[in-house]
Amino acid sequence: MILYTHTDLDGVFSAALISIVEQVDEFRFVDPGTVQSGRIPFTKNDIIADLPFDRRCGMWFDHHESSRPREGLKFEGAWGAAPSCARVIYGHYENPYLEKFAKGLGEVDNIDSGKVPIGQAESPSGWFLLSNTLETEAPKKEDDGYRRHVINLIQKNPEIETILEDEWVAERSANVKQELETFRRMLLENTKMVGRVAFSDLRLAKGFPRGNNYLVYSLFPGAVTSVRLMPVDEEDGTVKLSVGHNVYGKKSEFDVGAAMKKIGGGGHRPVGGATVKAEETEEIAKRLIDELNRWEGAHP
Ligand SMILES: [Mn+2]
Repeated sequence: MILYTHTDLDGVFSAALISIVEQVDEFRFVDPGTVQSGRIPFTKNDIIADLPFDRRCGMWFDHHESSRPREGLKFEGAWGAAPSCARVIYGHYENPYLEKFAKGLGEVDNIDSGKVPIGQAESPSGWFLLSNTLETEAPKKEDDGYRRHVINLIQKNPEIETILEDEWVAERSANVKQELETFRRMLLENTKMVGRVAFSDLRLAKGFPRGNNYLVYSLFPGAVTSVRLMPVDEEDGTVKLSVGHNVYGKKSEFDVGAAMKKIGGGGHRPVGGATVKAEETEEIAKRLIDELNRWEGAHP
């Protein structure tokens, strides 16, 4: 069978579990949007994991609320309201051969549901570090080869210390840390507190390094919300705006997703984003930050 799975740590860990209990001949790594487009010619010989449902497939596992199957939908596999897809798979099979993965699974649960300790934001280690090595700027073909490699490593020995000792993983881990250091400096140089909002203006940043969305809250712990402007896309003259509430601090009830929807974007209550015209960015960001601070003033 062919297993289609997500590109991230949950997708890779799910693939490691499934291919222990099912006959998987090939792994393919895709994004949710690609499945939703209907362009993949799924057949009964395909398994889908950590991705949206397609009725042509033979088996499906997922945990995303947006994919919750309607009452009575018939399919092989399982959907569950769980912190990770790997958790749904683990519970579905209840297979003694999967028990050795229990420790790693707990970590995957936390990472996939955004529960990353603040110390990890600045200095990633363990499973979080591994998850960071899975998504790089490398060509997809190389990334996919690396993902297959990590699946093998997890199956051979799911102790994270051993996985991180692997040469390819170690090389990517070193790169992750180096890029994060550049990202940290860039954030510090380009972020200012406006009221309770950490505003990072990275519009003029060149060669955007990989980082993580938790770091800004570690550097600016007083922020209730962060607003970030990404480098200008020279090709179409747009700027990506991303907004999120501090996962470590006071839990703001301001609906970010709704605010983003008003300017053509989307998201959830705690996090969202939009792509706006470069010349309108300044005004949009200012208005949004004002709105956030007024909200905080009214809901301290
Ligand atoms: Mn997942």
